[in-house]
Amino acid sequence: MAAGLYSMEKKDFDTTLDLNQLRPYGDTMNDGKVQLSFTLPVPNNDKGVEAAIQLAKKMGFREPAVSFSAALDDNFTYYVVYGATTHSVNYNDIHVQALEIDTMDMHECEKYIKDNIGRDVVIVGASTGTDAHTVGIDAVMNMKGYAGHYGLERYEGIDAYNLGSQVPNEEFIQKAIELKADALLVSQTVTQKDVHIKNLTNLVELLEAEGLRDKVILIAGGARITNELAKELGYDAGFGPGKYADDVATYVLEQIVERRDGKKPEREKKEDK
Ligand code: B12
Repeated sequence: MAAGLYSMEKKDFDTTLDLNQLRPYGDTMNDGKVQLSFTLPVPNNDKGVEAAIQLAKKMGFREPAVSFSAALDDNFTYYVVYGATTHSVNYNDIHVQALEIDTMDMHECEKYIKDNIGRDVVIVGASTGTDAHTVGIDAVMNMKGYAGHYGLERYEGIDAYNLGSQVPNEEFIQKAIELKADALLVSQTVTQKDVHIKNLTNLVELLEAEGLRDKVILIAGGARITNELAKELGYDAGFGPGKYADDVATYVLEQIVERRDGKKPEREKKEDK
């Protein structure tokens, strides 16, 4: 058991959890402790540290301390600030359009295709527009996959076509028509000046103009993509960090069956196995 300064035994710490005023948890309930990192375009010296502290105070931090600073070059410094935020949020007032998927692993997806679809499913993906980031779409599609989740190319019963990056929307659609795609996977990483919104919207407009929008399952993904944003932009679903090939495969396969039959087939519950 810790003693002295770090002893938690004698002090009367707040232990109440109030979801109407949710605050970060650092050492004790409601202490609001947050770690924040950022770069300032100034040299690494005492004046820069003070600038970081003053900025953190303006952001609503109590007692901010610079716990780490490192020069990135002569005129840029990286700071890690530790402090307590004065803000809270009402957790009970938050409503999100979360995508609820009971994810099947690769083998379960393969069995699902055999049992419920009975043909190969065609999935075409790309990082579109000016976006050159390929790691996200590769993580989902390439054979080896990512973080222990095999990519769609490895799935028996899925024909996965990864078109790479900087694919113009028109070319993406042409390929989708040629390959008779069931689902289109669009990866967007760069969000500067909302370029991802413009490009994602343009794809929906082009699909609508071709009379194809309702004929494909249209999915967006990327570091800043949420399901809510994707739906707002006219996509069927959106996947962000922490989502992998098995999540998107489960979604696509269930959608194919649901669109065909008007309902999802009953699935064996995982805990019953
Ligand atoms: C590697 C990288 C690059 C490489 C890309 C190489 C390559 N072949 O991909 C290079 C050097 C080319 C690059 C260039 C640029 N980059 Co860059 N890059 C990164 C970096 C370091 C990593 C991105 C990455 O690979 N993440 C790992 C993957 C696995 O994560 P992910 O994409 O989120 O994917 C996961 C999920 O989102 C999801 N997912 C992703 N896509 C999809 C799609 C579908 C359909 C589904 C279902 C799921 C899904 O699944 C994945 C697994 O969970 C990030 C910073 C960072 N640390 O994140 C910056 C970053 C993305 N880049 C950034 C910027 C600004 C640029 C440039 C504009 C810089 C410049 N001024 O030139 C250029 C843009 C070039 C262009 N035209 O696109 C910014 C973007 C900021 C913003 N929000 O707009 C970042 C965040 C860096 C930063 N902090 O400023 N970049």
